[in-house]
Parts: sequence; C-alpha cells; structure tokens
Amino acid sequence: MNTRKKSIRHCATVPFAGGKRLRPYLTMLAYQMYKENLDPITPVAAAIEMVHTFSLIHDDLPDIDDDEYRRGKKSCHAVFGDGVALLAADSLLINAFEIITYAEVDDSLKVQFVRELATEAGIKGLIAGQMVDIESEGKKIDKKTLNYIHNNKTARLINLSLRFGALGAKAPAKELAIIDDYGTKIGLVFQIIDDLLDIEGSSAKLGKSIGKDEAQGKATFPAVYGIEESRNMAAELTEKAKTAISTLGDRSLKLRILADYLLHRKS
Ligand code: GRG
Repeated sequence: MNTRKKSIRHCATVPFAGGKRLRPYLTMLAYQMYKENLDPITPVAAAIEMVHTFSLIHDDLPDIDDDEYRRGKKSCHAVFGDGVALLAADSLLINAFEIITYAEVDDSLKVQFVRELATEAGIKGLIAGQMVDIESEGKKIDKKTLNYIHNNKTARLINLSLRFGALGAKAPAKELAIIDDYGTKIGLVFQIIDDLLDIEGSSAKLGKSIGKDEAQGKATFPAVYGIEESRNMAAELTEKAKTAISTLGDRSLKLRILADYLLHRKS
C-alpha cells in the first residue's frame, strides 16, 4: 500500500469532529467550475480544513479565547486537556503540509500551495490577525484595525480556499482575479455574520457558546458599526460578490447560491 493510501486509511479510523467544512467545499466548488473529477484537488481541500481546525483548537484554549464548546461538542482541551489539544492542533498543522504533497497536481503547483498556505496561516496572516485581536481586547478600536483583524483571521483563508481550487484547475488569470474579488467579499461577510450570530444566534444551532465577544470586549463589526449597519454591510458585500462572480456565467451559479447562504446562515 502506498503512503497516501495508508494515510487515508488511518484518517478513516479517526472520529469526525464536525464543522461545516466550508473551506474545502469552496476549494471543490472553484475547481469544479473547470474540471469534474475532484480527486486531484481533494488532498489540498483537506489540508486547508486541517489548518482551519488547528486554528480553532488553539483559539479555544484557556490562554486564548477560553471556549468550552465547539461544533456542538466540548472543545478539544475541555475533553482531553491542554497538552493533548496542543498536540492535536500541532499534528493538524504539520500534516496539512504533508497531505498537499499527495495531491495529483504538478510539483510546481504543490510548492505554490505549500508556500501560500504557510504565508496565509503564518506571521503575516492568521497569526498576525489573532495577535492584533488579542492586543485589541477591551480597547476601542478603529475600522481599519477591525478590518485588519478579520481580513487576516478569517477572510484570507476563505479566499485562499477558492484560489487553490481555481489554481488547481488552471483557471485563466483574469478569472482567478474575479474569484479572488468574490472570495475577499464573502470572507468578510462570513465574519460579519459570525459576529452577529454571537449576539443574536442560538448556541444550540451554532454548537458553541454565544455572547462571548461582548463579554470579552472583542473587536467585532457590531461593536464598531452597530448591528443594523453591520447587517447592511454584509448584504451589500454579498450583492457585490454575486455581481463579480456572475461575470463567469452559469458556471458560477453554486457560488452565487453559496453567497446567499452565508448571508442568511444560522450556524
Ligand atoms: C498559529 C496559524 C495559527 C493560528 C493560531 C488561534 C489563532 C492563531 C487564530 C484563530 C483563528 C480564528 C479562530 C478565526 C476565526 C474564524 C472563524 C469565524 C471560524 C469559525 O469558522 P466556521 O464557522 O467553523 O467555518 P466550523 O466549525 O464550521 O469549521
């Protein structure tokens, strides 16, 4: 049995942790705008979900956001302890890069995926966003800082998911730019709705605690813009994202439907 098959067989014995799997879904949707067979891109989609899940396990730790619930279950550290949670997150992060090497795409593309994922998750991406988020707790922050935090913590990984699907399918540069524009916009919508759900949502539907942002003095869209303006911003960005992607014609139908789903989601 080759290494890839062994690795996949091992994964099959590990219980699933839930979650919406939005990011790998985006990778696959973008890829399927050009190609039917998803097999070549599936390891790349899985790698992005692994990095995302890694960041959630860290985020829930007592010294970061201190959250007891995630995806409708007790969070990783709450069940297994901080040490095991750190190791679980470490392995998700490290093995995400291993999994990319199994993708049936050109070697040059694998190198590009590894580099871009490391950049997005690293000190100039996810970690930078999280760092400023921590520094901003309990402080009054301006719109620019709010955008910086959420662009880096949320929107860029969402955008990257789409980008990897399009790159994997060798989308033309002009179309890649359109997908990028759509991705940046829905990435921000995703975070605005996340912030609104923390105020107005149901913890049963979300599978995590609510009301924590305000309690922890977090930098959120409703805190800076108010609830009504945040909702309007999300609706406007969604329309703009749909307009941008509709220039790709019928192939973009699922992405347009998804944009509306993200605007109206309850979980
Ligand atoms: C070292 C790369 C690295 C990260 C650590 C903790 C941290 C730095 C970053 C936190 C990133 C974070 C928690 C961003 C929030 C993004 C967000 C809204 C997550 C929720 O995504 P969903 O709703 O989750 O898609 P599911 O559970 O459905 O997958």
